[in-house]
Amino acid sequence: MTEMQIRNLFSLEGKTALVTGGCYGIGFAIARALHAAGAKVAFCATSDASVEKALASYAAEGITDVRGYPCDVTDEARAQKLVADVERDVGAIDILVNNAGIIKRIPMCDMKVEDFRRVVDVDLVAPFIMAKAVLPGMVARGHGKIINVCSILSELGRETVAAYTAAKGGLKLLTQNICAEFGGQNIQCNGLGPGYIATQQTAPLRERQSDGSRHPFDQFIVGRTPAGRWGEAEDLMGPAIFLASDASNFVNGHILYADGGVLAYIGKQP
Ligand code: NAP
Ligand code: GCO
Repeated sequence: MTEMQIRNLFSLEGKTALVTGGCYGIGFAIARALHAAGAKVAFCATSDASVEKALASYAAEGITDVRGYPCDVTDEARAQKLVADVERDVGAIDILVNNAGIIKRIPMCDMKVEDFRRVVDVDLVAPFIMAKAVLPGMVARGHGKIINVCSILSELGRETVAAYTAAKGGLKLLTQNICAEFGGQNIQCNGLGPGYIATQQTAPLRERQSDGSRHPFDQFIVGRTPAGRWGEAEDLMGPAIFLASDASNFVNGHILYADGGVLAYIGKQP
């Protein structure tokens, strides 16, 4: 490899990326990172209103060339159309980021089966649907990157999030299976596993108490994280660029945890 090729390892010039749920939070940060690294970026969200709001957020960051599409990624027909629309309007998809996700915090025995199913549908079935939609094109073109946004809860359980942990644990194995099935065709499928990141999804866990004190879960997580803080969505930018770029061409079926060290730590002794 020449010096110039080494310098370009992280460049995404000439690539097209699709980020599901890229309108705020982690998806927005990942989409901005891929764009800054040179990719043409498309994203989807659940509604026209979400897309419009997101386009204004991108514009506020000086990004005016992203394309947004309304699409519920649990609907296979709409997901297939999304991929066709992006490939027509932006370019053949080189990088898919399965970021869209939801959580329902309900004690397991109170959780309705339809709630469990909806979480699994969005967090696990939709990444399967999206990967299935882009893989034939990636195979035909001889390369592709799929990044599945997993979680430290792909490894750990906790009270009230049975559906989420089941889905994110499944997503880790789906990642490994896509690697197993398509690795020989120069497709890398990896997971990005955030720790606790300050976004809309985790806002209820950081709400101030009526007496102004911090939420007990907020204090618990900061104590449980060697970095001593919540992550910011921007902490995921570098790992996302790495997994989307040629720098990770021999990294496959791996879950890259960006968690401030949570999974390495047993917790502080009392
Ligand atoms: P967020 O702030 O709640 O954003 C979720 C995004 O997903 C939104 O853009 C939302 O779009 C979109 N979305 C939800 N359901 C969708 C569907 N059916 N079809 C298309 N888009 C859909 O979440 P976040 O905290 O940024 O999390 C992003 C991903 O990281 C999720 O997979 C989450 O599980 C994972 N994660 C988060 C954390 C954390 O601490 N925050 C940690 C580990 C992993 P609308 O606004 O249109 O609904
Ligand atoms: C929760 C949180 C988590 C985070 C994240 C942790 O209730 O425990 O919302 O599910 O979103 O996935 O990595």
